[in-house]
Amino acid sequence: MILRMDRLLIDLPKPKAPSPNDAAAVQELLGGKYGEMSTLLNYTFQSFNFRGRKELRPFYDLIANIATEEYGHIELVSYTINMLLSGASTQGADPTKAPLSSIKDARNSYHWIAAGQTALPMDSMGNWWNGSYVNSSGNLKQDLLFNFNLECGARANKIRAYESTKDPCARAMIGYLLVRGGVHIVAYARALEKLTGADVGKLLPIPDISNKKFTEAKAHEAKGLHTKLYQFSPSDYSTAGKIWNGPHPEDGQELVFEPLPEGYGAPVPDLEPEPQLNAPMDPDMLADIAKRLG
Ligand code: MN3
Repeated sequence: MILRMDRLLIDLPKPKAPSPNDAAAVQELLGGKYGEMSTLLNYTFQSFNFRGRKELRPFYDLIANIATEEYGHIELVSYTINMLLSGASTQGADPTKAPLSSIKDARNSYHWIAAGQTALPMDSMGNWWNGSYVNSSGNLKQDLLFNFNLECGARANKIRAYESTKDPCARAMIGYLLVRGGVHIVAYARALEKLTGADVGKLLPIPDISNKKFTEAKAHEAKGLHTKLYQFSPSDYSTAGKIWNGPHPEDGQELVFEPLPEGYGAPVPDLEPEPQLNAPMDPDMLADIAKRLG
């Protein structure tokens, strides 16, 4: 079961200005082949399908904890997209003024025609995320190798998305996820090392550029966030520390497995309505609703 908290992993700064094209680029990190939906659902299915847990419990616990963290990642990327799209068309309730004409040349028309200027489970080109991105082979070595590659591809795409925008909201999200994705790369490398004896850490980093090059990532690494793997359960999935231990392959700091700290994260942004998308908040209607809710 999943226990959910109404918190966002980090405090996202307000975008400098609405930018539907930046939002379109960020979609790749949500619903692209190497996006957060892919990491979430790969590890989720691999954990559901994991056989031989008695013998291989730490590997199961590792995959399950990372899967749970990924839910918070799809949430964080989605809010970034929503914030970049907020105010992207002309706000107001009069349809005759063509309030959406100001957004009509943006790259992804699904953002306002299919959704209320919000995130969708698709990539930067408007291709829907699909289940063929999930690899759950039944072979642990093959799955861990796949996950290692998936996280390295995800990292490459995050860096390219970072290079595509100077928006502080998008860059804050990417900086944090570069660090957390970096933890997952090292976790799968460590898992492969424990399983096979191969020195996978020698391959790192892929791509060949340190998180310390990115201001927004460096701030989290200074607090040691790149060394922490979290237990995303009050009492279960507790043996992942048998894999997540030893020195970090890049800077030698000790790897720590610990429960997700109490109060982790930040309040979730509450976005203003966009009445031009034909979802007006009529004051009389709100009064009626309040009455019915007591
Ligand atoms: Mn992730």
